[in-house]
This record gives sequence, structure tokens and C-alpha cells, in this order.
Amino acid sequence: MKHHFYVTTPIYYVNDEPHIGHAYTTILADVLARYSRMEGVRTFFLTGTDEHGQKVERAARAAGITPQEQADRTVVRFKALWKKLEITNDDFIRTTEERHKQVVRLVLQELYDRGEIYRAEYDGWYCTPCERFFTEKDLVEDLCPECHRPVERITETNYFFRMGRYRDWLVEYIREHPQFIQPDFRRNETLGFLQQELNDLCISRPKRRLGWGIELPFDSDFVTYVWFDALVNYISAIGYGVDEKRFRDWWPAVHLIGKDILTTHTVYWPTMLRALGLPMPRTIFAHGWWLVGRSKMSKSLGNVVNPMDMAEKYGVDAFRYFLMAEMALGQDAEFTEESFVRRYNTDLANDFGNLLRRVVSMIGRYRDGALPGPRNADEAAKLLNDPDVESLRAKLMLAVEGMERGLQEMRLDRGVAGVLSAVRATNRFVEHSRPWDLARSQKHAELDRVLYVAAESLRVTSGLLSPVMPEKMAALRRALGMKAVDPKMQELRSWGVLRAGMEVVDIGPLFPRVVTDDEKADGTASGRSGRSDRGRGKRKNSTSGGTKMENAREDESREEVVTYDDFSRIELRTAKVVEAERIEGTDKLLRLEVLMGEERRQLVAGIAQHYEPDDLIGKTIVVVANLKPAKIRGVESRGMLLAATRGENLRLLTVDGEIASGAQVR
Ligand code: ME8
Repeated sequence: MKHHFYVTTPIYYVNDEPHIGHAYTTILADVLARYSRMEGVRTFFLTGTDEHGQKVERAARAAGITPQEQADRTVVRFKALWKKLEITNDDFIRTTEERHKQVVRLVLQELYDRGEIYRAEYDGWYCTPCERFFTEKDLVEDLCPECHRPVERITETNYFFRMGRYRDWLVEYIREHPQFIQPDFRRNETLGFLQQELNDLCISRPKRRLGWGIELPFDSDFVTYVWFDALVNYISAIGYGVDEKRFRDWWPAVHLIGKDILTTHTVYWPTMLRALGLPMPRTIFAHGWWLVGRSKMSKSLGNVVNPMDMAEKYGVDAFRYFLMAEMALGQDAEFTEESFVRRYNTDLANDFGNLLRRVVSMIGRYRDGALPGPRNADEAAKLLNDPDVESLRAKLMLAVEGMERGLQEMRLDRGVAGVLSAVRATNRFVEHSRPWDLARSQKHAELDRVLYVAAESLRVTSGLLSPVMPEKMAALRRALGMKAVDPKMQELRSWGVLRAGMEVVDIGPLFPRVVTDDEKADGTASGRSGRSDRGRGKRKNSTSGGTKMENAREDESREEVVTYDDFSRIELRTAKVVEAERIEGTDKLLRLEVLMGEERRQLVAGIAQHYEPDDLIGKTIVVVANLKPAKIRGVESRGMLLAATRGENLRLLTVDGEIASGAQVR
């Protein structure tokens, strides 16, 4: 087991406000830090801002303010966003803080004294947006190899760090430490870069060209190159050169970065550390890019996603969940609001929310809000004699292991998917066990077992997701009557933690379904929310607090109820039959062609023993229009007609009077 975990994000430039890319790396670091704390590992999580250099100076000039004012204004936006997004960083470092500047000067002086930094005439190509020098052969079609923008020829005296001498050592180190640069293909990218000669690094800027930076301790005509300054944050924040004990306590770190800053982190930084005689970072993990649709996010395209807006609109935890579940770490991922809503509705509102609603409402209805089940560990263990319970417990343990593996392999998306699959298995377990029938037939022990097992599943799955959705999962665990809302991994590996008698409270929908614009256009939205509010009686809508479940409604106690939300997902429409024929080789099936408004559709219906094809032509029937298409005897059916049946008798549902085909049925 790791004995400590020091995780960092890049420190972000303060030339502009934060966007979803910044939010992503920071949420990722937060989630990893929270899992680490959950494992009981001592954890330190650092983020901050990169406040020197040309980018910030330019932004300040454009705004008519000083660079320090620019930094002071923007840093507030970052800090406010991290607060909103429930980020639990232990420190926030700004490169304009004295504690940082002091260490940068110390590092510079140390390297200068040891001959690792020298002064020389420089002649090269400079890319202002990237703030980097390139040699002639680095350029791609005379443009910057990184950002593909024009470069300027610059000749000036500068200070250089002897980076080139560490090339062979670095190649060797990377080869021998597969964990050092992750994922693999990024390691190969760095190794590819190191195949060419490695130049020394220009680490100064003459003040006459750029004033906004940390002055070199050995030459007051120069300031420090912004990258040389910024990278040092990872050690200045933990007391390098100032508090040696603290520094040794935390270093080395796991650095999370985007793929855009791979070279600075996997070449500049390791060589700087080597020159200082310090150990290498444990891992540098470069994640992929969030694209908006298929495009890169950029101000000029006007497609920058504002994380604050998303969190406001859909809730912080749902936003965190989406980012973690959607991106396969290392790869690029596409952000669209549509995919966000789809995942939210499927995973959270339907699967997860549904399980919670079922468990809470049935415990309220059948057991007056007190969790039934085992009173001690022995009784809990006995439940596992039931093969269905044991199989569900095994699935939950798979989810725990899957999450642990996901964390090790930096594939959080897989860890999260494993939890959702356990949630779905629990929903199936409930459906299969039919607790509403057990209640009706007074099978108390069996009913108690189902309710308890489903609640245990919620305990484990909510615990596993709590680093991703801290606030919602804490609310859920409180709803189960748990005091320990911040779970430990050990608890999640155990079975039978909940105890009979715990007070289960209804906190209303944890993830209210998002009604899409399409649904609104259908006119179903207003009906839905109006109805569901009335149907919910005294339930509270917010996730805070909660009322004890005691006002079960009569009609709900008869059997498993669906909410109006559930029902309204089924799209019923009128359809006019325009063609009908028997399907060869069967005596039950008819193929129908129906008109639904402008649309013509084919259906397959098992009504051949009740209707002659010709009798159907012209009838206006009712069809489930959004049923997943299926092939029946090789014939595609896009929808299902409704019929009333009893015994052998079957009669189609038709409409009482004239109405256009395609009309909504409610
Ligand atoms: O580079 N998708 O700061 P920066 C995913 N100050 N992540 C993204 C992203 C996107 N579309 N856009 C940005 C700097 N990021 C330097 C770092 S560290 C010593 C100095 C994230 O404000 C990603 O983590 O440009 C990327 O590496 C970082 O923001 C760049 O932030």
C-alpha cells in the first residue's frame, strides 16, 4: 500500500477565466485524492495558478490593468470555481507569492553555483503564445511546432540550463520506469522527442522585453522564464529548501496534466530535478483533450464550455460524474450537452435514482421507515445462503475491485461503469424478487431480506461513488440512516454493515430527471411535473434534511408503482392502419403498415388469430411509438400496438371518434 499520496494539477494561467478543461483536471485530482483518503492513505492535494510571463502581461495590458491586478482578479474566479465544484485541495499556490518566489530564487542560485546554468548569446525562433524558443529544425513549415503560429527570430544574451547533458540519463530512466510517464503512448511520444539532440533550455528573459517575472538572483537585468518558474511550484508548495522535513514527507508527487504540456513535464521538469539531485515524480499522467462536439474548444469558435454554468444548471455532482464517467483517461472525449443529459438521465435519474426511490419508498410503505433485516453480523452472513443474495453480493464486490483496479490503471471510467452495472443488477434483483407480491402475500421474512439486500447495495454503490459525487452520495447515505457518510474502503468491502432499525428517510428524487427540449416540444413536460408533484404528497424536494416515510399512499401499497416520470417516458400515439397481411410461416403474426402523422411505419403484431387483415384497414389504433425496434421472424417491427386481453379473448385499443393519426395518448 502507498504510504502517502501527493497529487498535483497544472497551475493554471491567470490570463483568462477557467473552462471545462481546467475543471476536468482539477476534479480528476480531487476524485483521486478523495479515493486515497478513503483508503486511509495520507494525502496532499495541490493546485494553484501560474501568474508570471507574457500571456498574463498581455492580458493585463489589454484590460488596462497591471499584471498583478490581472492575477488577483482572475485567481478569484479559479478559487470560486473550486469551491463550487467541491474541490478538496490542501493548498493553493500562486507563483506571485513570496513563499514560491523564494524557492525559485534558491533553485536558480543553487544550479548557477553548480555550473548548471550559464550565460550565452542566443539566436533562435521564439513563439510568443507558447513562450518557448525553437531551433530552425524544430519548426514545421516555418511555424511553431506546438501551436502552428508564426514565430519571431530573436538574438539576445540569455541564461541557459544545461538540459542537454541529461538526455541519455532521461531516456534510460523513462525506459526503466514504466510508471513514470502514463499512458504508454505518451511515454513513447516523449521517447520519440528525445531521439533528437536535446538543447539546453533558455531560462531567462531580458527585462527590457518582459518585465513580469521573478528576477534572476544573479543578474537583475533578467527575469525567469515562466516555465522554469512554474514547474518549481510542485516543490515550493511543500517546503523545498525551507522545511526539509515537510518536503521529504510528501515528495515525490503524481502530476496530472493535459497532453498539451507533456514536454515541459516529462523533459524539462525531470532534468531540473535531476540537476538538483532530487527524486523523480512518481508518475506524470497526461490526459486527453475535451473537445466540444468534434472541435477544439476555443474562444474564437465561441464554444468554450463554462463549468460554472454547467454546475449551476445540472448540479455539481452530476457534472463531476459526467466528466469522470465519460472520459477514457488518456483519450480525447467529446462534450455535448446532449450527451451529458443522456448519461445523466440514464445512469443517475433512471438507474441510480430508481434504486434509491424503490428502496426508500418500500421501506417507508411496508416497514414504516425502519430498515428491516439482520441485527448482527451473524444474521447478515446467513442471508448469503440465498444464492440470489450471494450472487448480488459477489457483483458488489466486483464493483469494489473494479473501482480499485480502475484507480490503479487510471481508468476511472471503467470503475464508475462497474458501479453502475452493480446498480443495474440490484434493480434486476428487486424486480425478480417482486417485493410488492411478497408484501401482499405477507411473506415478511422474504420481503425483509429483499429490502435489506437492496439497501446494502445502495450503501456499497453510494460509497464507491462518493469521491465522484460527494454531496449526493452523502445525502443518500444519510437517507439510509447512516452516520458515517464519508465511507472507508474497508467498509465497502464488508457485507452486512447496515443494521435493522436504522431510520430510512425519503429525501425525494436525488437526481430529478432532466426534461429535454424534444420532450418539452411534445408537451409532456408540464404535465409530468405538475402531476408528479401532486402525486408525491408530502415529500421534500431537496436533498437536505428529509422526512420520515410515514404517509404511504393507499394506491401505492397495492403493488410496485411507477412514477409519472416513468410512465411518461413511454410515448403512446394514435396510428391509422393502411396495410395488413399475414406473415408467412406463422399463424399468429400480422405485418401492419400504419400512418402516424407524416410517418409511415411497419409493425408486427400477434393478433392474426383475432383479426382478419382486411378488417384492420382504416382503424385508428394505439401504438407504443418509442419502443426499441425489434425483428420478429425476420420482419422489423417499429412499435407495438395495444390490446386488451383476457383469457383467449383479445380486442384492439381504438380511439372513440375521429382524431388525427400520430396524436399523443395520455
Ligand atoms: O499550461 N481538455 O496552464 P493552462 C482537457 N500554466 N484539459 C484541458 C483542456 C481541454 N480542452 N484545456 C486545458 C498551463 N486543460 C501552464 C501549466 S504547470 C507547472 C503550468 C487543462 O491554464 C489541462 O490540464 O493553459 C492542461 O494541461 C491545462 O488545463 C493547461 O492549463
